[in-house]
Amino acid sequence: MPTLSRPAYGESSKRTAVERTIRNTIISLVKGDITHEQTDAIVNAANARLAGGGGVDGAIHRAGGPEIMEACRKIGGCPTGSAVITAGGRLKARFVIHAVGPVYSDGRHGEDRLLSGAYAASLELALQHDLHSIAFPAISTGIYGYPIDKAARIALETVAGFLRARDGLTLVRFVLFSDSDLAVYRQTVQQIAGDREAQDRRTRGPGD
Ligand code: AR6
Repeated sequence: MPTLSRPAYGESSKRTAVERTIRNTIISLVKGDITHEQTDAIVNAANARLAGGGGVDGAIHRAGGPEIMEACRKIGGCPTGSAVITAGGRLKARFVIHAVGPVYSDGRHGEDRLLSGAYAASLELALQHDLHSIAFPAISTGIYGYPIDKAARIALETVAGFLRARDGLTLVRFVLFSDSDLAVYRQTVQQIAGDREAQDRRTRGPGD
């Protein structure tokens, strides 16, 4: 008889809907507090000085304890559109990847490229440290003012593009803080899947 094993990535696995898989990687969307995640790394929405702050950054430093800030001070800073990694202190996740997204002004100041860069750099760091699972918040969509629908598309497309090209990750989880943000992400996953199908049909041409 099959036995039920404990979910591999902690409590939130119960809330996990597998939205899609890309090659060998599951992409899941959940609502919750990212500080509770048991993925190998959680991603922080940090600022370029790595100085701590409000939002998810404040929550991560509170839950993880002073070790994380000490490590951030040693690193000193991180350019917008990139990421750095520290140990996870008291968090269940062993690592925190501090990603710096852009402040949104009008969409004409390279915001998309910088936001995409923050996601890609985080994934790159996870692979460099041989990590297999990672949880992201919706970077830049709080204090930094990025419209959630635009940010969701960039987050999901960047991650999908990365996973099509690179092996090593088994789980990428997006942890959304509200029902409405979760709904936007779900809808965006559907839209991206629809866009790809339409593109495939065009590539195959009529009658294929
Ligand atoms: N778990 C998951 N998501 C969360 C949590 C949490 N515990 N808390 C907030 N969010 P924000 P930003 C969501 O403002 O826009 C800081 O001061 C939140 O609802 O944390 O990138 C930094 O030091 C939103 O959807 O980050 C920077 O100065 C998302 O996380 C600046 O804020 C990101 O919101 C970064 O601003």
